[in-house]
Amino acid sequence: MAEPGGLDRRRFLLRGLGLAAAPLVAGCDRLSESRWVAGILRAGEAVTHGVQRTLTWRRALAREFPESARSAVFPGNGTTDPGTAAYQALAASGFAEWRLEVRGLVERPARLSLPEVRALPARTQTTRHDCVEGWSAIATWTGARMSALLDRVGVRPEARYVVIRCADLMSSGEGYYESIDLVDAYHEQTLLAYEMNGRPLPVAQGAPLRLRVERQLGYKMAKYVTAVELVERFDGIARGRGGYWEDRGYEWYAGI
Ligand SMILES: Nc1nc2c(c(=O)[nH]1)N[C@H]1C(S)=C(S)[C@@H](COP(=O)(O)O)O[C@H]1N2
Ligand SMILES: [Mo]
Repeated sequence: MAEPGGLDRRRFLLRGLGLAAAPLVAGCDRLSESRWVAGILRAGEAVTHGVQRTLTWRRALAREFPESARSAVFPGNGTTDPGTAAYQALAASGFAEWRLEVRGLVERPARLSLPEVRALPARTQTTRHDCVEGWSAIATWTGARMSALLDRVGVRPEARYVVIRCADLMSSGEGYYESIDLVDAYHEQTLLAYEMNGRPLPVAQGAPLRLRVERQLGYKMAKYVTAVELVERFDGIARGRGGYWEDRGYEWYAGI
């Protein structure tokens, strides 16, 4: 019998959940069926609340500190100078010729100079950096908000991740790169930082531009940024796991 709200509707709901209707069809009357449908609807609400709770939690800010808490020494880790002829030439002219390429699944691809990046809506924050190698340090970072950059170029609906490309080559010969999802990309504290402790970013810390994604571990904080690329998946990007260290077994979601 196909009637509105009857078996067809239940089969439809079950299909939506990827379940098979057959084992449940026998011996059900209208009463139990309507209870069952109500149960599905309640489950749907619970999922929605769960997702909302997760998103609220992921929007929470990382702890911020007073400037007096800054570390006297902030170690340089990983690459502390890309050392290539191209990078040295850029650094020698104060990064006048440097450009940030914004490409991939965006409405308006762009190439921004450092002054153009500095003109984007900015934020300053004093936060703690935690490296998996066992050290932490506090510094003040100023940078363009990733959300402002994304709004400027227009994110296409298929885009799911922001891939950050870097100027340095690792010992394997591969370039350092990282990626974050759009929740982290739009997080209030996610910056493309050009200043550390009120001064232009030092070479050891990723001049002229580095990522700060404050609820994640140190290896996510890509230095020497050359490009921001919006993608739907990681297929075809290095070894496909979303980051240089992720390609070598580190967790992709390094959230803390
Ligand atoms: N381009 C690039 N970004 C990088 C790295 C690197 O080797 N190359 N190392 C990562 C690691 S493991 C850490 S802990 C931080 C170190 O940042 P710092 O040098 O400012 O301390 O940068 C991250 N970003
Ligand atoms: Mo690290």
